[in-house]
Amino acid sequence: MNPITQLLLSIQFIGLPATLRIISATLLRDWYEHRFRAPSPATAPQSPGDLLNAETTPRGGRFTFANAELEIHFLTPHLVRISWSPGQPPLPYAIAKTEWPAVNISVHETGAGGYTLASGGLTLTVLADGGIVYRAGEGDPLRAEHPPRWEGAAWTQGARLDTGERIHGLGERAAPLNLRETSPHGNTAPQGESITYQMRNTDPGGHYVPGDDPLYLNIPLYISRTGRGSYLIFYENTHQGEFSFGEEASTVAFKGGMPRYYFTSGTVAEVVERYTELTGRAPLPPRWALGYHQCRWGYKSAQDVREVVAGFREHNLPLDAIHLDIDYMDGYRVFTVDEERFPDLAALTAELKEDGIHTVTILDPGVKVDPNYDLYREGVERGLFCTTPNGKPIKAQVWPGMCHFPDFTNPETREWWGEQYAELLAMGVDGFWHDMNEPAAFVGWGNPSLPSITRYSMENRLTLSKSICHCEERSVRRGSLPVNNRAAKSGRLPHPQKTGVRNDMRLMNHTENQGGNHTEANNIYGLMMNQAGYEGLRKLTPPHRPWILSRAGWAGMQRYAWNWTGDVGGSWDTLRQTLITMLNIGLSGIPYTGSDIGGFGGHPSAELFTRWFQMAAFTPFFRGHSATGTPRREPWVYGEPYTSIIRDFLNLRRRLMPYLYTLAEEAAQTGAPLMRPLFWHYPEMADVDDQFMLGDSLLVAPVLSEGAKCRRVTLPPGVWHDWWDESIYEGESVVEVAVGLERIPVFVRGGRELGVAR
Ligand code: MIG
Repeated sequence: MNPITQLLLSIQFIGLPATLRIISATLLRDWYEHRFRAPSPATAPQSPGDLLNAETTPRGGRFTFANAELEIHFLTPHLVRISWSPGQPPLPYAIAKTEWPAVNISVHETGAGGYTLASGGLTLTVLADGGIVYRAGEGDPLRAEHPPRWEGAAWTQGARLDTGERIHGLGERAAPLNLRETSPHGNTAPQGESITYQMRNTDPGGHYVPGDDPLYLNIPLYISRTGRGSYLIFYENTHQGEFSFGEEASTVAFKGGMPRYYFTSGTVAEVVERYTELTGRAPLPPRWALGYHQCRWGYKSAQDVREVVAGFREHNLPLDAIHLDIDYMDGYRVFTVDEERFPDLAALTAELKEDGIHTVTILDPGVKVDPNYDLYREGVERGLFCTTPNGKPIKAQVWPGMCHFPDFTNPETREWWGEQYAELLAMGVDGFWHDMNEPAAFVGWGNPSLPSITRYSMENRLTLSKSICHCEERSVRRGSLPVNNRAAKSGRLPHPQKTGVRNDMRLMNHTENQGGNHTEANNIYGLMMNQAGYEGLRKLTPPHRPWILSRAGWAGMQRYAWNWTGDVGGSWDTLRQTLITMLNIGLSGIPYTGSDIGGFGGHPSAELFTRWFQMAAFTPFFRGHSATGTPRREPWVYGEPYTSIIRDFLNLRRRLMPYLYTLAEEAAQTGAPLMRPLFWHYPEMADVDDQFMLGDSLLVAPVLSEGAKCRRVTLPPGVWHDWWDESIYEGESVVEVAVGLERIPVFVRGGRELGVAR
């Protein structure tokens, strides 16, 4: 968004005086950047150079190049980890599993001075220049990768792309299902150009539309579907970076950290299963979380909430949860409740619970700078906030005004933050909604987050383990391979001073509390806030299951939180985009996501609202939400026939609960998202991006255009039963289905048992 629009939007949302405060906060940000700017040393680009030495290790091999070292480390026969140094290894924030059974690897020299490592599941060929070719089993090459190139701490790496190769994932993207396309209907990038996606968790500021990038939730993984099979690659690197896809090659670039990534091949379901074995899966949610949630920025008092709930009762509409947005807090101070407007929150939640309605409260990470506020004082006294390079808590502007920001990479901060949920839990709050955790900061121009010089502790006491770096390999069989250089022939490694490798190797050791700046921690801020909340709730709430909804996150966030697609614009285009965005989020290992029904801002027409509602009834997270200042949008606001149609879909969702719950169990076991693109189950079909599968048995074809009377539906092979009238269709066909406002096409796969009464 350009700065002027950004400023105008902020004036609209928060008024002129607040906007002026934002301008001064932005000037402060610029001062920080200037004051602490570190000169970046001039460095020449570097590639690995020649392969000098190779040795086997218990799980693969280690390859010494003139300027770099490569470690290939199989976790299973189907999952391999590649690490290049130089570069600082990542702290294992994404990783859930560190102990893996032994793997048998056979290693052979190729004719051309390279080596082949085979596990049975995968075959990797390391070329003499550091390129790597990947095959599934002994099949054709699936991926041909160029060696990384370094420039100072930053590095890039390319891999070949086929013309027809399709790319999915990267977390939350307002982009086509195939990330190589320029629009949902479009083709691959124009000749010679590539499409670039940023890795930088960002609040687009109250509104986004198709094509905007980056958004709140970035995950550095993609799934590639080639004519020879599919694979997943996950870059375990938290630094800001970017991925581009061109006509013939993909390129990744990161601002720092070691080139470290995981590769697995298999069906799309298999690669997501293996990726989530590595990074963890979503635990079973509490049952109510799968129901309907009502929310609005602007339920300003307990009275407002009671009226909304009364509306649901009056219109005979089922409701499972109500969310309190920032309006419930005292001056937007996190973990406080405004005593005038919500005088007895405990009584309110108890009253709601009698009707089976659970209460969820929003929590923002920014802690108001206010000497009379306990949380602020404690955080400062105990040193729990992010700082400037000279150790002062950093300041930025958000809802409460000037704030400090908890350093969630510090385990002590996480523990402290996790304890804060106790009071709200005691007041009967059952779920927590983590917003603004990119983290977002209000700025007049530039990056709407913390200054890049912000310091984090980057400590990870709990998971710091031997298995994440070279220290694991105590039993290396040095020189057990034929080697192809003189130094190695004499039985010694090349002289360190000559190659520079030794110095770089020092970086391979993990240092606890290694410290990091915002460039490195931006992307994990949300993940770590979610970890803090989840672990706190696990301590506070047994036997209840924690429930957290989060806007930002990173690889592994599925272990702690659900996601929603943030402040999406409200139009037919964004409705269509949202479907695709959710599919790519699911393919990125996050099984639970949903969208603000009707879009966040604006005033959707009754028809758009109804169509969006109908789609949302089949998405994992099902919530009505709208921005402050917009016309009200509770399910009855549009009157008849809309209210009755919406009631039908609310009831339909209720009937789907046993099925949804079964899918939740499947997600917990295998990482499969509830909502899937058709190719998940039917890889041989042409891609379809305006329909989805809910589990393996329901096909949903939302109505995505205005005034539609009928809709084309692509039916995969098999027999399909129309949900509404049980008529039977032969699959492998495209059918034209009538779509009066009261329904969207839904089909049940023949021979499936949903456990649901229709
Ligand atoms: O700066 O809490 O995406 O759902 O209603 C806006 C107010 C902050 C952004 C969230 C939106 C929420 C709003 N928040």
